Amino acid sequence: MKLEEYQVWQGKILEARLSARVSHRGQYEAQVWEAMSYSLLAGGKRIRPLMLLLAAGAVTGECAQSVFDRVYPFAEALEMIHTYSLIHDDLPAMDNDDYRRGRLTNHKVFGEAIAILAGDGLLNLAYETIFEALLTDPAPGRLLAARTIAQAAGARGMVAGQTADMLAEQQKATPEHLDFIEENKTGQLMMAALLAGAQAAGAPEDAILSMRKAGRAMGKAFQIQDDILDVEGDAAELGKRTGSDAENEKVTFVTVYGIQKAREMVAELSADAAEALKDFHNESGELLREWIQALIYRKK
Ligand code: GRG
Repeated sequence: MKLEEYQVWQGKILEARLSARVSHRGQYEAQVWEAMSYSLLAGGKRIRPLMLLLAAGAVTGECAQSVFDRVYPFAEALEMIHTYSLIHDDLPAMDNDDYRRGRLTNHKVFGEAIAILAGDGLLNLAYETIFEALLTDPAPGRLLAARTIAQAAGARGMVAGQTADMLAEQQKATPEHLDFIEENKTGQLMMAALLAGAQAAGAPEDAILSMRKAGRAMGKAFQIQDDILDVEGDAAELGKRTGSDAENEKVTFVTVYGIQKAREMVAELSADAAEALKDFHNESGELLREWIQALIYRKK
C-alpha cells in the first residue's frame, strides 16, 4: 500500500470517529461543543493518531483494520489533546495567533473564554475516551498506553515544554534550556504516538523501546524542522504566518545555532529514527519509516 492510500483510508475513518465524539450540543453548553468541533474538525494532518495506528500495526506485523479497531480510542485521544494544546497555544496569553489550520483561531471566532473552555473540554474528552476503552478491555499494555499519553501531555511533558518556552522569552535561554523545549513541547506527543501505539497493541519490551527511541528522535526533528520552516517556509502553504519566531525574539534552534546547524541536527535525528525502526519488516513498519522521513523534511 502507498502511504497516501493509508492516509486517506484511515484518515476518513478517524475523521468520522472524531466527528461522532464531538456531536453533542445541549441546551446551555452548545457553544463550547461548537468550538471544540470547530478546531477538532478543522482538517489537521492527523499525524499523531495515524502514526499511533501504524506503530500498532508495525509491532503486530499487520496493517489491518482489526488491529486499528483496538487502538482507535488512544489515537482519537491524542488528536484531542493535540488540538486542545493548539487552541490554548494560540490564545493572546500565549502565542496570540490569528490563524491556525488555515482558518481563524478558536478565540478569534468564539472569544477567549469559550476557547479556553473548548481546550479544557477536549482535554477531558480525551481521557473519557481512553477510560471508556479501558473499561471494555483493561489489558496491561492499554493501561501503559494511557499512562504514556497522560505523562507526555502533562507537566513533565508537553506542558513542561510549553512552560519552558514561555519563560525562555523573558530570559536568555541556554542550549540545554532550548533542548528541553524542543524535546518536550512538540516532541512528547509525537513520541507518545509511537510508544502508546506499541503499548496498546501489546508489544514486547524491545519493540516498545525501539518505538520510544524513534518517537523521541522524530518529535525533536519535527520541532526543529518547524523552526526552519518559520524562516524558510511559505505562509500560504503552511496555513499560518512565517517569521514570527524572529519577530517575537523567540529562542529556537535556528535563532540560536543558525539554519545550517539546525539542518544538520534534523539529518542526524532522522537517521536515529530510521535506525530505531529498522527491524520492523512489515507493511506498517515500512509506511512508518517512509512517513517519518517525509515529515522530517516536510515543506509545510
Ligand atoms: C498549551 C499546554 C500547551 C501546549 C502547547 C503544541 C504546543 C504546546 C505548541 C504548539 C507550538 C507549535 C505551533 C509548534 C510547532 C509544531 C507543531 C505542534 C505544529 C502543529 O502540529 P501539526 O503540524 O498540526 O501536526 P496539524 O494542524 O496538522 O495537526
